[in-house]
Amino acid sequence: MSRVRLIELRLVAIPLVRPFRTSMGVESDKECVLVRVETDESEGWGECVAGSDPGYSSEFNESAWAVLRDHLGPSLLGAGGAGAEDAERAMAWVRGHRMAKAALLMAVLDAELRADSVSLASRLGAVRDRVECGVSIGITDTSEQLLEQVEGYLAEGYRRVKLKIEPGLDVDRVAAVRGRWPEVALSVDANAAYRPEDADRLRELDRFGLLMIEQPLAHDDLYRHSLLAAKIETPICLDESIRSAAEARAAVELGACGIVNIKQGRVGGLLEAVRTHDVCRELGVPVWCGGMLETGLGRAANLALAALPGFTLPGDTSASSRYFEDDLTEPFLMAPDGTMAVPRGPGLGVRPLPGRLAACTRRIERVAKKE
Ligand code: OSB
Ligand code: MG
Repeated sequence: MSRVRLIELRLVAIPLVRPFRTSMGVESDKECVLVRVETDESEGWGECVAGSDPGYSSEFNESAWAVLRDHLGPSLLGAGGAGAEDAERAMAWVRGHRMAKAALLMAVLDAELRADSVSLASRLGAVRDRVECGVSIGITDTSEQLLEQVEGYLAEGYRRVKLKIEPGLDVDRVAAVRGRWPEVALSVDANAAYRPEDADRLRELDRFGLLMIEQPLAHDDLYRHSLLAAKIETPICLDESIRSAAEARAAVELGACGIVNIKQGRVGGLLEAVRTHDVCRELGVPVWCGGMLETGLGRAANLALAALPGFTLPGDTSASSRYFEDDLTEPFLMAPDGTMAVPRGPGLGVRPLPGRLAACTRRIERVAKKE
């Protein structure tokens, strides 16, 4: 049986084409941990969606690095098989650290599928060759800057626009965009910036016909999301609150959301992402694929996932050019009709370009086997 015989961690940094501001702060560079595994037969790559600080989730690059090097990696090296299910089992004893687990699992899946010449999309159960692209727009200094950005993205063909909002930079900003584009598919994302007492303010958004409001309240408060859902007409979508298929079920059954944003990293990996999709589909809840400003590696995984049948809304998967001048992989292009092709090659279907990888790498470390 094939085994994982080497695990290598790598911290990379790539400048973003424009700073990305949310209610959590501003990012000018994309910095993330990549995982490379070698099995007896093959090589695979994974990307960790954690950020530089623990603002979006409790995980961040240095915590992912430590848990991969000291716990998840050694457990996997000591385990029997090199399959994705073996890897999930070997990592199951570690509580939390879902983003770190997801990165290692992605690398193992990539290696396994390359050895078998199967694409990630077919492995996960994709039913589409192309997916619809949306774009997530950070908070701007002025409404004029926001309108300029929306105009540019709509001209490129994006099929849904999501505006980051926070208290005070919300109703006027949405009114400005809605006033100019009455028909565009529009949503907002608060990244947990509101409190339950803000319900009246959030109700003001009802008149704009938004597709959804994403994560208005605290990440750990399903109950108050369920109370808010009864007070506003705009459907609530949860992002930060959904860390597993079980949590998705609980959120829906509690009435805390009517739409779910699935991010493979946040739920602990691509297999749990599929299980989350399956639960939502069973419950009749639409899902879409979120994004974490991934490089081409994570983007490839998101496209494969977004091709599953329950992903009925355009996601946050945008073209490489929306994030980077130069991606780590061959760039992902969006067609003028606002769709992107799902990679069909073995595994993720893409690899880091060696020159780009060398230019972006800040640090490399190999995981040592447990004594
Ligand atoms: O809340 O969806 C979010 C990026 C980093 C952290 C959280 C979020 C986001 C985005 C970007 O909205 C989506 C993308 O990758 O384009
Ligand atoms: Mg979000």
